[in-house]
Amino acid sequence: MSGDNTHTIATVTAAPGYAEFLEAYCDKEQPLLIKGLAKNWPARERWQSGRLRAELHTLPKVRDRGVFFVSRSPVLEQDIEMPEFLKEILASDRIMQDSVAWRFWINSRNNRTEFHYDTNAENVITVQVKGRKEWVLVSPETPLPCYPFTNFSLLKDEQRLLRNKRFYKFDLEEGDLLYLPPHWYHRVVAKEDENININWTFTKRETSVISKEFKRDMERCGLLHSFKNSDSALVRRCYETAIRALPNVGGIGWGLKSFISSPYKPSRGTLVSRFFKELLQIPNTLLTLPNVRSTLKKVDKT
Ligand SMILES: O=C(O)CCC(=O)C(=O)O
Ligand SMILES: [Fe+2]
Repeated sequence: MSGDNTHTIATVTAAPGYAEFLEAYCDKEQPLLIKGLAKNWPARERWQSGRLRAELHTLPKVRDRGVFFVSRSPVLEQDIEMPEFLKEILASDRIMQDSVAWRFWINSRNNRTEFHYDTNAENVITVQVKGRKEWVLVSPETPLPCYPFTNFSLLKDEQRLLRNKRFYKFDLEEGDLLYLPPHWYHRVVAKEDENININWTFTKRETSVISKEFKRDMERCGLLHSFKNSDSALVRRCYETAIRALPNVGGIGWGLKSFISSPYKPSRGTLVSRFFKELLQIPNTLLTLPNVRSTLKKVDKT
C-alpha cells in the first residue's frame, strides 16, 4: 500500500470461469482487470468510429443517448466473442433480466467522464475494443462527496477528492476487459485519437455487500421513492419539478421496477437523517456551480 492510498486492481491474463467470477469478484463486488481478452475479436478490425456510429444509427434496437448508444438486446454479436462467464451471468436468474443493456462508447482523445457511479446498482463489464482509456475507481467504502440526492461526485480538484480514499488508477488498453462492481465511483479519460468500448450492464437481484455508498444509495432511493409516491400532492409536485430540472444522465429517478434485495433495511429515522445529510451538501454544491455548467455542456445530451 502506498501513502496516497493507490492500490493495484486484481489483474489476470485469462478469463475466469463462471463459478470463480461469481465467488471471487461478482459476489464480493471487487473489480477485476482481464488483460488481452479481446485481442482476437473481429471488432478490432471491423469497427471504426464513423462507420460504427453510422451502423448503430441504422439498427432499430439501438438508441443514441448522446453519451453512449444503448440496446436492451444483443447487437453486432458477429463482431465479438463474449467470454463464457459473461454469457452465463447475463442469462442467469441471479440478475434482473430487465436490467441488461448493451452500450457502445465512441470517443475521441481527452473525452472525460467525471466521477459518478452507475445507478440502479449496476455492474458494468467493459471491453476496450479500440484505443485506450485511463480509469480511476474509488471504493464504495470511501465514497466521494456527491451532489444532493445524486450519484455524481462534486466537481472538485481530483487530487483533493482522492485524498484518503481507497482507489485504483490504471489504463484499460486495447483488448482489455474490466469488471466494475456496483457503487464504485469512476472517472474515465480517453487517451487515443479513436477510442471504442462496449459494455454490458446488469443488476443482481440480491447483495450481501453493504458498503457505505450502498447504504446511502438505498437511503436516497428510498427517500426519492417516498417523495414520488407521497400522499401529499405538494411533495409529489416538488419531487417532479426537481427531477425535471435535473440532468437525465444517471436515471436519477431509480428506473428499476424492483429494489435490489439486501439485509440493509433503513428505518424511517435513517431516511429522515439522510434527507438532512443531503441538504448539508448544498453550500458545497453552490461553490462548484461554474464547474457544473461547463461539464453539463459536454455530458448531458440525453
Ligand atoms: O468510458 C467512459 O467514458 C465512461 C464509462 C462509464 O461511465 C461506464 O461504463 O459506466
Ligand atoms: Fe459509469
